[in-house]
Amino acid sequence: MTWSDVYNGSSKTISSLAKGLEIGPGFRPAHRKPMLGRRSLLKGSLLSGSAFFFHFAGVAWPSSLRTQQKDPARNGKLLGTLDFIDEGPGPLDLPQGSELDGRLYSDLSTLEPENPITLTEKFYIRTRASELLPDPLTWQVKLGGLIDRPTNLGIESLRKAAKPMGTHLMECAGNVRQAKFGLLSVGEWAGVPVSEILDKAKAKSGTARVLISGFDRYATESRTSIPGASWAFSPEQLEKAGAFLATELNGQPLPKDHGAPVRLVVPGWYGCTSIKWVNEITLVREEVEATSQMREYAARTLQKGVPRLAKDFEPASIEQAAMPIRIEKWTIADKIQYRVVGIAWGGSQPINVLQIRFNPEEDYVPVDNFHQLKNDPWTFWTHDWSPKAPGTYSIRLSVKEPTVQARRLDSGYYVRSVEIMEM
Ligand SMILES: Nc1nc2c(c(=O)[nH]1)N[C@H]1C(S)=C(S)[C@@H](COP(=O)(O)O)O[C@H]1N2
Ligand SMILES: [Mo]
Repeated sequence: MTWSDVYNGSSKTISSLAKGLEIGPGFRPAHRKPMLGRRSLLKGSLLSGSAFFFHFAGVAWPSSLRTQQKDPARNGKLLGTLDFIDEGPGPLDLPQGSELDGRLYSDLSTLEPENPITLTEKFYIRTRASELLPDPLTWQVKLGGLIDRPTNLGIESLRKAAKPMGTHLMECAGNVRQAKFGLLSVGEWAGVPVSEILDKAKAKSGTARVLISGFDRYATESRTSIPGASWAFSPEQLEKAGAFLATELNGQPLPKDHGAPVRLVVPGWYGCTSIKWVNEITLVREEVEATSQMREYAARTLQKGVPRLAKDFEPASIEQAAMPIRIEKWTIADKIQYRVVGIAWGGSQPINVLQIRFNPEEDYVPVDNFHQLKNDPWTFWTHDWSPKAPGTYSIRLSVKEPTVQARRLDSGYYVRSVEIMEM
């Protein structure tokens, strides 16, 4: 899409903006399903492949049974992992659908602190590569607009200039419970800082915004999404976030579904700003209008309404967030014990205390084992838990530090529920 398309709003309407959730094919709203019959089990396994869930009396055991695991320090035995309830049936870790309706939801339940990086084939996907994508070998990023020297950046020169850019978390602003919050992953990136590219291009005075756009024509019309991926940043926002054009993920050339041959990554901001298949960087004036992508994501990036101008958008940064990723069931000295394993991410300053609550009638207590050293990527934590009675528990995290904003967390967005049958 060209800038004039965005500017004139010709290619899309705002009427479809309220589409809400990023649910792809195969994901229906969650049903409570305490037991699966043979038929649905078979169907489930065909659909989900590796993500084969075996439901038994409300307790779901992942196929990669980490049962009978021993933890000498705890002198106990891991019996298995409880699945969260009301979160949709999966499948996880498998690409499904195509183009704008294509998704991959990462399985967060198997994460271990020793391997904090998501395997490339399990890295979440929001929008799969277009069937119309031009030849990556002759790909160019058109650098133009209000600059002294408009140029085309060839893909080969970008690849050669790529340096390690670090390990960063990416989360879709439309990450949802129905997909087990699987639109969340961590990758190790290589690329070229956008600020370096802008410095070389010499912006004309008065230039105030950097519009970054990606290829966005698809063979098939989407059922859920508006095509058109571009975001307008201030040069300071790009510099402060350490935004870069990425050509590698986890030591390998960027895969097609993740934006090959080149994508933007804006560390600390929601994924909707990390434009894939980048083909244009255009310097524009301060008063430029917000793009369709910005308007589509205004609510999910916590903007005040839908600002008309790009400059009235707040940075789409991820505020401090946390959630459990699995509930482990142990026997320790012949007693059943549960352990909540979770992650914390987002925010701009490490917090000292993370609080956890099991159901509204209980009090918040500090998470046992929580030490956050940095905000990006994620921090793992654990909390030992002895529920008082069998039943359903809604687990909620909270940060009670006055200088830390955590609006999404505070809204109950990441609450997860589990059914405890046995004590
Ligand atoms: N060109 C293009 N870039 C895009 C999108 C898109 O639909 N088209 N989706 C965005 C959204 S909403 C997210 S969350 C991230 C996801 O990146 P990933 O699929 O590599 O995880 O890409 C962003 N970049
Ligand atoms: Mo997203």
